[in-house]
Amino acid sequence: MGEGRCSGNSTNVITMLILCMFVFHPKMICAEIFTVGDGQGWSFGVENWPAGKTFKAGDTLVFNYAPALHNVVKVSAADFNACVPKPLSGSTVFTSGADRIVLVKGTNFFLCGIPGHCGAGQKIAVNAI
Ligand SMILES: [Cu+2]
Repeated sequence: MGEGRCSGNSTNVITMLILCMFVFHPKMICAEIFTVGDGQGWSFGVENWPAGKTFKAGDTLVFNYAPALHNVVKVSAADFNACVPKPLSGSTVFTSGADRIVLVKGTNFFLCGIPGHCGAGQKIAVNAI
């Protein structure tokens, strides 16, 4: 609990700090920002976009889409599997078209709540370490 994202032995901490200075903003926050679907944005067939990527708790996902066409709902595993667009408690339906959602540790499940879209692959499960 409350363990920093750059925790580890002191060598690792120093390595991470140096890395952060090179890679991240001056604020030196050891968190990354990912654009879901890359250039395609939050769209059909995005389901496999997380494959092969490493996500950490505190990283931010950016969902870019046309708000008239899509939305983003953070859901439970069961609702993810069943394509039920019911926001997790404390969450909401995101509709800005450029939503930024910070990952929590564990698997984070997102789907589009527009009927049929989740079934068409507009859903992602993102595991954050
Ligand atoms: Cu959609």
